[in-house]
This record gives sequence, structure tokens and C-alpha cells, in this order.
Amino acid sequence: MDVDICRGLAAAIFKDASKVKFIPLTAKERFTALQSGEVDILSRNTTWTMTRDTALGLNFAGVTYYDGQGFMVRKKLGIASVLELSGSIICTQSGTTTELNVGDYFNARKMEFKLITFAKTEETVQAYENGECDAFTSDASQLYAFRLKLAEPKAHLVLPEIISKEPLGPAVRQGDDQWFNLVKWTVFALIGAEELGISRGNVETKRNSENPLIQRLLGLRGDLGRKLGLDNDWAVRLIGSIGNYGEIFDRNVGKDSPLKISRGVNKLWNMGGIQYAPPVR
Ligand SMILES: N[C@@H](CCC(=O)N[C@@H](CS)C(=O)NCC(=O)O)C(=O)O
Repeated sequence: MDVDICRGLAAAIFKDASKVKFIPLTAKERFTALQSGEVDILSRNTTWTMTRDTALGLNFAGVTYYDGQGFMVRKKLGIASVLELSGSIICTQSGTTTELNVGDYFNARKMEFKLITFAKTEETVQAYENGECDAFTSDASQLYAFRLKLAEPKAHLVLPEIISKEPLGPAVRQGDDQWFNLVKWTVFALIGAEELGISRGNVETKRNSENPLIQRLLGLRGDLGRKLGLDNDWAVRLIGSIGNYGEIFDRNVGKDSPLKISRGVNKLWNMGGIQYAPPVR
């Protein structure tokens, strides 16, 4: 999903979804890379927190996936709850909110634990696979992804507790409001498009719609693309390249992907979820 957001931005701005350069970053490296200008957007399952939004000099442009932290264990441990993990060894990645939340949760319950952290995901997964830790913790979406990479996915269980809020979304550096607006309204346009029933497949025909909300988003009324510093077809290119929010979700992590994660709170606000975009007008 993070990659698609960047491709969509490139389509909206440069009229070509391939005009984007991806630089992979570890959790630790990512903020310095954005602060120093090595990257212009950090789109990499990053949790929107107060410190990152203030002291680290970032601006979060929205939430593309409402996640939360979970735990995975080997089924043969016979554990059914995080509350049974007292005295265990837990593996996770350094430089993440994940690392911090474990301490909060276990200390508050006077549960003993030993945390082993790694710089890279592959190392963390490997350590868990080798049996160096009893549990593996990360954003729940990641647990489902990592489980598929294990030698025997069915031998592992994701425990029911979600111990934190992890609103994930793209961030930019503070100090460039136009760029911030572009990323922000790209995310909103994707959510708005789903609400209005505009998809990758029908975006061209929707340009004939009489609905003023659709007309505004697709640049036929209101001159809104220009207010963003683009042309009025920006959202047509955006949706035409990567689809609406629901399509991006389904294709990458949802029902059309190997992960089959349910939409949950990432459903639209009028479908029982919390994904909501302000009006395009
Ligand atoms: N959402 C959390 C965790 C982000 C994170 O980096 N998680 C690790 C897994 S625990 C990850 O995504 N690794 C991917 C990678 O390093 O390629 C945060 O922003 O701190």
C-alpha cells in the first residue's frame, strides 16, 4: 500500500506512475533519511505519534492503515493470550513504536520479559524461526505477512490481544506546505473515490456523472486540482493508476492478496469503519 501511494502521487503530479524512486530504509534510518532530504516522502508503515509529528520535524499526511500491535507464538507453546507470556523472550525490530509498547504493556502488568531487538526484519523473523524467542511482536498487519514467510505458517498463532494504536501513513518534512497538501489530498482523494464509487475501471466513464461531488473530485467543476498546484485531472490519473482506497487495500493486503486481512476499522466511516476524508470543494 505504501508503494502504491507513491506511484499514485507520481501519476497525479508527473502524469506517470513510474516516476518515483524507492529507497528501502530500516526502521532506524527512516527519519534521518526524510529529515536530511534523502527522501521526500516516508511511506513505510510508520506510526503517526506526537513526538514524530513535533520534535522529529515531520508532518503526517493521513492514515492509510489503522493498525495495532500484536504477538505471534508457536502453537505448540499452548499459549492463548499475551497475558500468559510472562517470563518470555520477545523478538522485535529496533527503532519502532513496537519496541516501546512491549515495555509499557508488560511493566504495567508486572510481567517479566526479555526483549531482543534487531535492525532488520529478516533478522527478527530468522531469530523467531530459529527459536531464539518465544514470541514475535510487530504491527498486526506485519505479523500476518511474516507468518507467510515462515517455513510452516500453520504452526504459528497470532494472539488475540492488540496492545496499541498504530495509525500508519505517509509523512513529509515540515516546512513545505504545498508538498504536504499534495500528499494529504492524494490520500483523501483515494478514500473519497471509494465513497463515491469511483474505481480504476470506471474513472473515465464517471467523468460523465451528474453528481457534483464526483465532478469536483474528477476536475470537472471547482478548479480544485489547480488549487493544489496541479491540473484538474490529477485525481483521474491518481485513481486510474492505482484505484481507490478499497481497491488498494484489497489488492495489497485484503481479499485479493495472499494476506486476506479483513477491512476492520479500515472500512469507510459510512460502512462501520473510521476511514473518512474531508469534502473536496
Ligand atoms: N509502525 C511501527 C513499526 C514499523 C516497523 O518498522 N516495523 C517493522 C516490523 S516490527 C518493519 O516494518 N520492518 C520492515 C522492514 O524493516 O523492512 C513504527 O512506526 O515504529
